[in-house]
Amino acid sequence: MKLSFRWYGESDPVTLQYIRQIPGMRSVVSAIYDVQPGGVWSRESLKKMKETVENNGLLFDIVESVPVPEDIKLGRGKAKEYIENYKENIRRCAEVGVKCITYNFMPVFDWTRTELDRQAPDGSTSLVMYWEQMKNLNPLTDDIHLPGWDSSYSQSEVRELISAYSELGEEGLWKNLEVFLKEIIPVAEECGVRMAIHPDDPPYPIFGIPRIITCEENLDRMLKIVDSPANSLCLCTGSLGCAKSNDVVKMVRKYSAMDRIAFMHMRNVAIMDDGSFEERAHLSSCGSLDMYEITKALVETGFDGYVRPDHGRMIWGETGKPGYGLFDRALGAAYINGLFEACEKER
Ligand code: DNO
Repeated sequence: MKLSFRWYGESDPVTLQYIRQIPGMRSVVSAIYDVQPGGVWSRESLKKMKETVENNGLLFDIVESVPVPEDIKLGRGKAKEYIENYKENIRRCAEVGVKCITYNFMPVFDWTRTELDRQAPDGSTSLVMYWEQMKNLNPLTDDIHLPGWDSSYSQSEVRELISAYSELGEEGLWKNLEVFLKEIIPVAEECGVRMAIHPDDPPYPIFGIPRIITCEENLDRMLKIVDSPANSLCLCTGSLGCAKSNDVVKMVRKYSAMDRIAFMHMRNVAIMDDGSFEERAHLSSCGSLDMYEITKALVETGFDGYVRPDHGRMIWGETGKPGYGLFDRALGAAYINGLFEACEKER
């Protein structure tokens, strides 16, 4: 496996100098942040990213994310132009040696949480989603600013988008995903890039907006749209794992055996009785997921893709981007290293 660490570029308080000191760290996962979704990334920025990362003893060969603009997901407005731009981004990433590009097809919001700094009994903080806090919200009538949501949309834009997606419905969203994949995957194949779709987080509809990258049946359907290793998964254990109905170990084993996992996001969550969830430390005993069985499933199926420790808690007084501090993700990396070493030696 190729151990990687997400880095948000020069503005990230976590420096490359620190990241390279994590044992076994191979690469950083990053993106170009100065272009709006739908735009084309400049060759210059990509080259500079590669050089900066390599000057710090790490590799830059995986991107997260090239965002998919709403027009593509809604199949309206500038969808055609944006799809052409998306293809150009795949080509440009490939030119600097990128082998894997992560993206998601979540309408309007990326991940959804109700608090980003919920304190646990040990004093650490983490991201949580409590239904108690969600249930009274109506995005069509209330002004909602859930933490982490794209603040570039105004409330009226959010409302318009929500109605457009509710009208589109699940099948409409599937259709637009199909159009997108049939256009971009041949380009990815040509360039030797694997596209890795990130599951919806959490993997069920929010506020009546359709979400489709959610469960085994839907992942099967998505992979069949274009049956190619270039059309693969970013299997996020914490996203799929916060729906009780998802058997994450089984899914990892199945899709890894099919060679359709390009990228693994490894983190643990604790699911509560009412379906609420809390992000926890990576260790199996800290949450609902068995990280050992997940790793074993990967090793036994010959997984050779990218892995990164996903969201960490904030510990030891660190402040910064919620979920993306240095300390707890570094602990996660050390744990992941240990799991892989043990599973590989056991084999
Ligand atoms: C959350 C991340 C996601 C992920 C995107 C991929 O922290 O796992 O935001 O980067 O969904 O497009």
